[in-house]
Amino acid sequence: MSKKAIVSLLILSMIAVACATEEEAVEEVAVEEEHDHSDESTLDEVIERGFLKCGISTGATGFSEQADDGSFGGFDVDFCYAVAAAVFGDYSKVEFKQLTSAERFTSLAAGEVDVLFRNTTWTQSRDTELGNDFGPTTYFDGQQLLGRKADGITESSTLADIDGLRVCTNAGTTTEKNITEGAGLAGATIELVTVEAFAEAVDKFIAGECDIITTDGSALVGRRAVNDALNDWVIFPTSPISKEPLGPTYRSNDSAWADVVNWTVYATIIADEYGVTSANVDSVDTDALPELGRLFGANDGELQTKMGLSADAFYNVIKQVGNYDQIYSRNLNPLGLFREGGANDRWTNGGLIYAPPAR
Ligand SMILES: N[C@@H](CCC(=O)N[C@@H](CS)C(=O)NCC(=O)O)C(=O)O
Repeated sequence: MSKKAIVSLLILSMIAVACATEEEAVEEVAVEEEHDHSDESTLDEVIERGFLKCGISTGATGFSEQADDGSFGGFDVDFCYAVAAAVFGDYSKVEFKQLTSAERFTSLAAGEVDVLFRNTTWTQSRDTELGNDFGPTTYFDGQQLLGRKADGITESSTLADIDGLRVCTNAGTTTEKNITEGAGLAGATIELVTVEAFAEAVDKFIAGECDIITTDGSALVGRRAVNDALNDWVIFPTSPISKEPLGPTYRSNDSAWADVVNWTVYATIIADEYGVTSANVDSVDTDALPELGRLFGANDGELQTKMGLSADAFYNVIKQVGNYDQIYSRNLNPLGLFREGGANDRWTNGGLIYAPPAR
């Protein structure tokens, strides 16, 4: 790391990041711009280090969960594993860093992680002002709210119905902005309570200190699946109040690294289009399916070595982690989240999950 980078990291560490709002994060990232990442691609740093540093949430059911034995699993976690499999041919070469929403962008800017797979919404300000770049959306989400049937909340409740209620969410999110704007437009006066990690919002809801919690719909489904013993929790409105395209986030202006992250995601999507899974990837007829031959490094015309990876990098991703559908189904189907008929369905079924051609 350069002297300049160390100095800027020191300045950064003197700034309290706990509970930072997104505005505060903008200021911190402005300081961090001193940190010069332009001399070396993150890809080189990751290869030299020998493992990937992946930023995930502090806990989101189905997306990033830590088991009792310390291991991590989930939809976001699997994409971290996929990038490690692409770079090292070994999915396990990854170190996870759990980050709250408020600290994720400063942590990324400071080089503490190489990429975020962290329920992170692609927005214009994050993409431009905050110095991030975004990869392909892995999960098309939208913000919803969760309340209690016992309090008169139903699936057809609207933002106008939360007038006078205490609404809890976590800081540094699109969520807090959307709910403030949306409630205002609906003429509802709310008491917004922001906490650091979303788990605290759930705890407050359970303790009766919040009437409503709000975040990405997928996270509400996940929380309800593991907490709602009385079947009293209702998610509303049926149509989300925002668009929350979630996907990988990395430091801006690092094209070589962006290519690796993006094409790892695309490889999982292309394999899904062909129905190639970790179980059948070894029996693909690469003469009959030349795109897969190129993608798996079996045929002339493979492009992985041009990206600084081994020719079989994406074969390793599919073999060790699986295709997009496998990653989605094993983590999210158990929560009741299904692809069929939704935005996360394959484009050939009318969904938005689509990859450019491997050629
Ligand atoms: N997608 C939104 C919300 C992200 C968010 O904070 N999601 C919650 C629910 S999944 C979360 O990360 N919880 C875990 C945590 O607070 O670490 C954003 O990018 O701002």
